[in-house]
Amino acid sequence: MLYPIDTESRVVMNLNGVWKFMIDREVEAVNPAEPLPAEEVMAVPASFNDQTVTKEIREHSGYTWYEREFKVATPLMKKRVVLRFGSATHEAWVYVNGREVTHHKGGFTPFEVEIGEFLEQGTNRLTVRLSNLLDYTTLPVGNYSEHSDEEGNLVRKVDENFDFFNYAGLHRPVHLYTTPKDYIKDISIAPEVDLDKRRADVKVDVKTAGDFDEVLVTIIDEEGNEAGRSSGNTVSVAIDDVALWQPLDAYLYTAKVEGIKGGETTDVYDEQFGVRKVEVAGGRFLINGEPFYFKGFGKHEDTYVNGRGLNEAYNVLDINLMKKMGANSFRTSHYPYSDEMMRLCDREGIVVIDETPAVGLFGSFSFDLSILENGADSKDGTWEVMNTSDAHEQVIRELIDRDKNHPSVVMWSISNEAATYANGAHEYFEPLFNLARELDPQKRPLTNVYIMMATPESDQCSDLLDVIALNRYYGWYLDTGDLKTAEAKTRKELLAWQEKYPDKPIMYTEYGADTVAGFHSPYGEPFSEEYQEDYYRMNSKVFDEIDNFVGEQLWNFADFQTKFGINRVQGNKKGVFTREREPKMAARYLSERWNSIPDFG
Ligand code: BDP
Repeated sequence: MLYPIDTESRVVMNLNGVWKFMIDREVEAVNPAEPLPAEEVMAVPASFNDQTVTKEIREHSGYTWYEREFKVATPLMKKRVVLRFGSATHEAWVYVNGREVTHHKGGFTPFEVEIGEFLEQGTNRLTVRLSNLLDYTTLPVGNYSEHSDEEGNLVRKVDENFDFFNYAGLHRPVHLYTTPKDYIKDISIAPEVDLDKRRADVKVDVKTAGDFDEVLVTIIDEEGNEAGRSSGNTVSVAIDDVALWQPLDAYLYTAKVEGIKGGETTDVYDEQFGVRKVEVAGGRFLINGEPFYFKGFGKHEDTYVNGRGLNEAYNVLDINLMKKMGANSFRTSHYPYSDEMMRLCDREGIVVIDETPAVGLFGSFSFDLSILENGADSKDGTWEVMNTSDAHEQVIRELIDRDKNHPSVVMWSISNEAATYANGAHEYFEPLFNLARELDPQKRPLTNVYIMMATPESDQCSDLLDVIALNRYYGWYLDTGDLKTAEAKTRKELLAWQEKYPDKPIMYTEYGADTVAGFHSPYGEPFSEEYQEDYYRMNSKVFDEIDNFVGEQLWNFADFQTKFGINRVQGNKKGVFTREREPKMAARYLSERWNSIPDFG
């Protein structure tokens, strides 16, 4: 799906701002044919949860309503008018002037609909009904229950089967945009590069709707010069002396795609892309033929007030903080991030592991840590109770469709901490991995991010992975405060993985310790800033001993909001930065380490 941009033939209008808002108590039916009887207002894009001081709104599980009015300039009414949501979390029913125009399920991917036939001259009313409900058919996975209150009213409850707050709302920009009636529908770009000859063959596949005599693809370099051109819906354009997209040294070309009719360009779209080669070979993760070392973070889209809503100033700051620390990458844990963040990463040369919202695929998430001590139970029944295959297939399709052209994306993560050790896991995942491999025009490597119980002995899915990606908490959830034992266990497990899969690269996608900013301890006790630093020093030492180890992405970039739980005081405190983005002590150590480790080698 193309991101909405202004071009010579397209106009983008912004519907962000302050909307009317109400929660649906499900006592009286809300009729979208009438203006919403709402008393609250809500800023878009943002989560609704932290914008009011009403507990009932903040913790609401169920349905909410948003509404605003808009006008479309008369000359634009003759065009194809499209309404696009960057995301609506988690399920949306959209009405224009009281008539339903579309429905979408899945809270982290965009959707759009043509609304020309529903528009009126002058004022139009846009109404959205949202659901934040999650259960065993959705991704993420939630534990859903219902009960009645004292008045006999229905109360819905979602208990997150994962460790982040179930923020919801219109999280990303809402746009109206126009195209001509005959238009460019989608562009798929797969550059193939001969690194020795410094030559790229850029395969561009253009989907159009309507009638064109010709589709013209012109590749333009960063200086605005033409680097090559070709005509046709499926073309291959050669670029000589090609400039590569490199981590932290991005170079972006533009594919200018024109739909031509009667000698005139009727639609035009500019799609940016980068030329780079990604492969896994001999236990290494190669970018442009060189062994790349991931340094960075698991993150969240999580800021004060905005919640999980787009916050571009924080996105820019986060990337600047990463660069200052010598980091080069992050994972979009645990869902696809905004289009805007992906475009920023392309521009800034940040390497991204792009994750689906498949989190919580795990019998029962709890803070009962005995499951870690007791090891994997292959009969835990996860794959008998989860009914998420359809949702999983849909998010893989939507994620790859949206992000396929981003040079920053070097690998897809199909899930986070699923019960890959449990019977039924392989049958569940194999078709999903096959689907992702088939859909990606750039054939990027794939991974599944592994929970502690998925070990070389217990795991049932490693044959599907190109890279072994581990979330490990030795010295935190296990052997808390005992870094000596944690070090021995870390070493033992990493060596076992390496021995079992000598050709697969191994990386850490999570490791961390909750740390209360400002809490110090002369003994380096857990929760102190000293312990967090000692914990990272211990892990670094072991990483440096492992041959096939290709990267360290710690948990987490910043403190973030979670569901309530006795192990969470105002959320998860594993940030190397606080939620305000102030560094904890360990940031200095990590910064020194990462600035001294080259990105390649
Ligand atoms: C892992 C999860 C992550 C949690 C983290 C933690 O992947 O979402 O926040 O552990 O416990 O289980 O801090």
